[in-house]
Amino acid sequence: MLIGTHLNPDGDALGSALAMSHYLDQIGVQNEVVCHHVPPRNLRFLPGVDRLRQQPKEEKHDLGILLDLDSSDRLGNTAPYFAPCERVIVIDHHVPHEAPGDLRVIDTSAPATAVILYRLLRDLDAAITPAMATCLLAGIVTDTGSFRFRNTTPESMVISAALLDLGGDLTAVSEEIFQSKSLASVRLLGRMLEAMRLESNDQIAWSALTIQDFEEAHARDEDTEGFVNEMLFITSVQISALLREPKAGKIRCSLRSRGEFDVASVARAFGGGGHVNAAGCTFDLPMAEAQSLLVEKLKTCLGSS
Ligand SMILES: [Mn+2]
Repeated sequence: MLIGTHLNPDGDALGSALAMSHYLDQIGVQNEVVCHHVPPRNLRFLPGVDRLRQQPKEEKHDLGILLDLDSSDRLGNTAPYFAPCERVIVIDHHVPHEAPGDLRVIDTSAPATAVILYRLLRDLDAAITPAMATCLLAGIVTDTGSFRFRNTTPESMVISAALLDLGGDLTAVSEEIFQSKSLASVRLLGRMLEAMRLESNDQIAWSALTIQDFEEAHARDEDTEGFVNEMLFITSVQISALLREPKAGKIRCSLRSRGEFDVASVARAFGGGGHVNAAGCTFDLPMAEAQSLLVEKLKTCLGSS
């Protein structure tokens, strides 16, 4: 069985994929986990993270399982490995952007894929080990921002309590994911805040990080994790956006919003996707052009919500 998840994997993507892999091991099903990117530094503590590869060892798997994935292009270079699978199961909580897979277990009201996976494991009477519990907790803690985001549900807290009971290591999850920044990351954050611009009576905050910024801070794209939220923490700000060009040619954009402001619609306008309050897209344009197109759409979004 081949397990996959999205590129630029976060705690929910890797936590869910690894928990699934641990479960399959437990029931004696041979499996592999693939992802386009290597795990970011702050997720290398996840139990079983060493099993993650950029390409599978086996040439063909009968069954594929994709976790936390809303469109097949987010599989990156791992997409072809799922093509020979006879069936592909998708377990996800994103608003469907595309609908890959043959059997789709989707709940857009679940704050994390790990919540959906926990329900399935519970219904299967699976023995959730401390390693699996830590992986699932990492998913829930990441996607709820440590239970601070609006998507946090009573169920996600009840499940988290059960996972703690099962030996999940919440301290490791919190410290590794949120309190283990590299020096390069903090330096780059300074640059982002310095370059921040405000629009529409300070209700929109956005910033851009250029290749030069990344080079001078000796930073990589994974060092920008959580940056876009920093701008949303300003009291007047309803929508925040961060454009970044860690390598020449491709500009990535992260969007965040409060309340009803739907940044997923902004992301979709540029071929991306996500959730109402957290979304992303990419631009194949020079930075200046990407900036003006994006800011115009953000203003429309602010005005129409
Ligand atoms: Mn997720």
